Amino acid sequence: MTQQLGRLEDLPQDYRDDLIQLNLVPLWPSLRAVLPPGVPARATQAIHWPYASLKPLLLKAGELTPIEKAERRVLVLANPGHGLENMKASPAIYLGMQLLLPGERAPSHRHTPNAVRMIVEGESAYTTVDGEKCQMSRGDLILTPTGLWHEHGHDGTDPVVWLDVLDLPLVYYMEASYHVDGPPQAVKQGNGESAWTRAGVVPTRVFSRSDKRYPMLRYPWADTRAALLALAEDQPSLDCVQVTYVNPETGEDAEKILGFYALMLKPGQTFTLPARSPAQVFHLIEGGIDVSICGKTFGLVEADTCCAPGYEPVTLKNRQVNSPSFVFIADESPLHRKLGVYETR
Ligand code: 1HN
Repeated sequence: MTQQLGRLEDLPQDYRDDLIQLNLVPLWPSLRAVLPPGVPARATQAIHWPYASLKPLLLKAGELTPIEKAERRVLVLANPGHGLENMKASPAIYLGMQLLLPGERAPSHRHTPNAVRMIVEGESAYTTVDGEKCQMSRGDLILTPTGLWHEHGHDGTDPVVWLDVLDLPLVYYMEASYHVDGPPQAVKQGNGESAWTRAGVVPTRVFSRSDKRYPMLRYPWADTRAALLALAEDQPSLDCVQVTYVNPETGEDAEKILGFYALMLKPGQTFTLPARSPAQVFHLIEGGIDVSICGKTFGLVEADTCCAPGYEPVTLKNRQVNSPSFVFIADESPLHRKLGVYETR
């Protein structure tokens, strides 16, 4: 049984005033709030952002605000549990839907937070990261790790939308978030993606070691999807048909703070992810699924996004009985693991 502790109001006012004068605070009235018994307090709420509702508002932003006045034209998917103005989906995850219209350019800059982009719809846009021109197609994952120059452009005819996932809330909290503007990048020959075309064989580094901390920047959806289908076919008894986006040179998570995964739900499959300490985000690439979190059930259609606080199980159900559904997941696992607070319950 956890002992009830003394309250602030139990202390004489003159004593409390003396403490404030000296920038001192008694711990015991707040101890249970910062260290609750058994399970952490979580501000993160289970929230669903249906794409069909936000898309008209994003397109409207395209009419209301020219790209020069926005730099990045984004509607942030904010969790009301953290206060909308704080622009967090979870303690460490920022989510935003970004719109780039034909002919627009988003100028080159670099910053300390790590970003990835999950392409939602549209063709012929590209992002140039560290001189590598990455074409954007639905379901592709493109990394923009800390410190790398990046800019976006669009040579096509229809709007392009992508989901930005950043560790901005954490980096900002650390008072380490800033950006630097730069000139347009020179596009370099070659790209990391074509150096990693088959699992199990990697470029030989005996003669020239890669000096890149992030050798692969674009993970094409066609390859990730094929990997999931092959895994499901090869191991029919496997419940969790999931792949992790990794740095192919080190085998570690693709970025250092947030983790990224693609999960396939087999036709009609229901699968429960156990309660684990990191918060997570689900974005439906293909299919139709129900996601149950904290007693709520969200019916996700393609391009919908939802989030779950840590320490809660999440049940995913494929509503399609004849075809698989494909989900992109982002979570705070690398951060929790590195800090030593990662738990599965
Ligand atoms: C950023 O650099 C981009 O480059 C998108 O497209 C969203 C949110 C916060 C901070 C930097 C981009 C961002 C961002």
